[in-house]
Amino acid sequence: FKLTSVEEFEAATARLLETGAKVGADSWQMRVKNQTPHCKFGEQGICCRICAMGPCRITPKAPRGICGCDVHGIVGRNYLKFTAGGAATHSDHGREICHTLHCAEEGGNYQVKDPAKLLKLAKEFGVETEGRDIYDVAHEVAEAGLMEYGKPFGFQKFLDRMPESQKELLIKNELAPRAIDREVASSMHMTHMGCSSKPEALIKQSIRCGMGDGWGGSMMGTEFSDVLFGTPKPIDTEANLGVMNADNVNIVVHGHDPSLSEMICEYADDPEMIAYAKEMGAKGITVSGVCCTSNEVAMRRGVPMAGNFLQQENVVLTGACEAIVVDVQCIFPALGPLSKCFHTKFITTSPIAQMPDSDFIRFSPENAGENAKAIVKMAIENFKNRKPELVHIPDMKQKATVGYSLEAIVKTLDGVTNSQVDVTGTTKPLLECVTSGVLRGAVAMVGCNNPKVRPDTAHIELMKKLIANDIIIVASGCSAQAAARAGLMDKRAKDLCGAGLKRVCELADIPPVLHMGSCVDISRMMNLVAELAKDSGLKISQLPVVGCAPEWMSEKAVSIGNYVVGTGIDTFLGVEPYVSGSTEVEQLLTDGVREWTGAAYTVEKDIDKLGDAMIQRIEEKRAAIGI
Ligand code: NFS
Ligand code: SF4
Repeated sequence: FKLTSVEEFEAATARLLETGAKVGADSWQMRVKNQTPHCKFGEQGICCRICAMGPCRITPKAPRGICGCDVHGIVGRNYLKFTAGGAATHSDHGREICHTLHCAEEGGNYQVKDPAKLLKLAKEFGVETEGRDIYDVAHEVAEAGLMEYGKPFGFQKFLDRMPESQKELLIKNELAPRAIDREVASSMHMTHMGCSSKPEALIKQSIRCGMGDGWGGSMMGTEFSDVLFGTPKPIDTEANLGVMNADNVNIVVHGHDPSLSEMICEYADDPEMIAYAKEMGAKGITVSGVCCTSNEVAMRRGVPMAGNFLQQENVVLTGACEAIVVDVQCIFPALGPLSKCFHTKFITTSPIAQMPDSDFIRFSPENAGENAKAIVKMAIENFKNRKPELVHIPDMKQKATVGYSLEAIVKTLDGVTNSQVDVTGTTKPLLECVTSGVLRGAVAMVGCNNPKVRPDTAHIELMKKLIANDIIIVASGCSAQAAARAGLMDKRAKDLCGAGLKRVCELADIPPVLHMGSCVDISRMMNLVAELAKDSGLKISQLPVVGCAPEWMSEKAVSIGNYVVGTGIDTFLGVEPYVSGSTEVEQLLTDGVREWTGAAYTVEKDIDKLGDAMIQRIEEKRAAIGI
């Protein structure tokens, strides 16, 4: 067993880019060159264009905008707007899932696959379940979920899952999120011309808005997806471009909402469709994924993961992609023109993400079945248009075991403890491993790729370093895919661990890097730390656990960062947010927020130092609680 190296990833990409050059395709690698160097004002967050008296840029000669706003106000407002964008995005995804659940019916396009989870949610939301039809319950729970977006009073329901200590801290500091839409709207209100310019107020609202995402919209996205499509359990799959199959019709699902990808997978498995593919000269149909939707279907169905964020052009460059089907978020508009260089159909499906040079097939819970079928058919019929001379699929993939939802982690780790009583179904076995020092702690590795970091290196190198130091990793999003593509989710990767983690991997039969899902599933990690805190009687901020997004790029990632910090977990970033122009905002994010939430950010672009800083923080936390 050997990990795939980043050099091997890069060689494969270079070969694909040769095909791209032949057909006159553009690439992100080329566009990065055109965009470098980036605008300094933008990088530092010191350009304001929220009113038509501007845009105003802060320089030593012009220390205030026309309205008199100083650099700290401008940077703080930009940061809050960035957060609000991310919170709106995750939460709207969560809302779509609530709608899908509301449309679920016996024998319909969408059904309840995890009734136990539904009943648990019903209890949390105060929905009557006795003697009722499961679909009546589902619809009422969905409606209760939708109300969380606009309810006039009270905090997010899921805050009740938090240990009291953190919840009280948040309420005391006015950081407990109210209705989700209200937090986004309040943020947009605060950042309007002539509203807030005080960094403390802007950063506080950034945390609260993020909390509305993590403990509201994202958490509902996760929980309701589990009700509809099943709560993930450990399952074997494969990752990297080699999962595409030259003999088969290749359909790539890309985006975020499992309502689309689940349906495509369902129909691609249909014997009628497979027969049709054979009729059209293919041997079968292969569905693989890119970005978070890939994580969703990998976790629940074992659908292979073709690649993460910066691989999305590569799947088309293989020349073997009949259709790339997308819904929302993280989709390069570049896929339109790129697919035109090949036979690939670029199919957009959501009114939220409409792009030039795509075929738009509008997807909704009502027409999901027939449209998924039409899309699969379209891909099959496109097989004959392939240009064989352009086909090259890099022969590169790794095995991965994925599907570690909170429920699955608790269940899997039940076996690693000696004390039998009172621990099953809790996080106590995991805690025992941590207190005894067999595991030093845990790191949540999350987030994107960003060309500012050599793609995937930060994810992979950090994970290697951490597991060698007996720190277990939970991963999600594009970080999880980087791990899987490298081989770190293969159970044999235990040999790269320190002796303690290796032992845990053997006893529990798990890989050292646990795939917890997509980015909305970071809510699973929040639930995990909440359980760990409750089961240990410690505050969340006392646990030897940190979060890390070493290659992040999106607004969503900043919203996540804010809720991870808001939850009381120190967060380590490998890419600078646009705040370096303000010493006050920087000070708040890296230190000041700790007083309000129990945690703060660390930004470090040197990957090795970033890893050391995390290990050091984990050891400090251990020392502080005397373990
Ligand atoms: Ni998260 Fe998922 Fe990937 Fe980043 Fe995009 S796919 S929601 S934002 S790029 S991890
Ligand atoms: Fe300039 Fe103030 Fe308008 Fe911003 S709000 S563009 S700083 S005048």
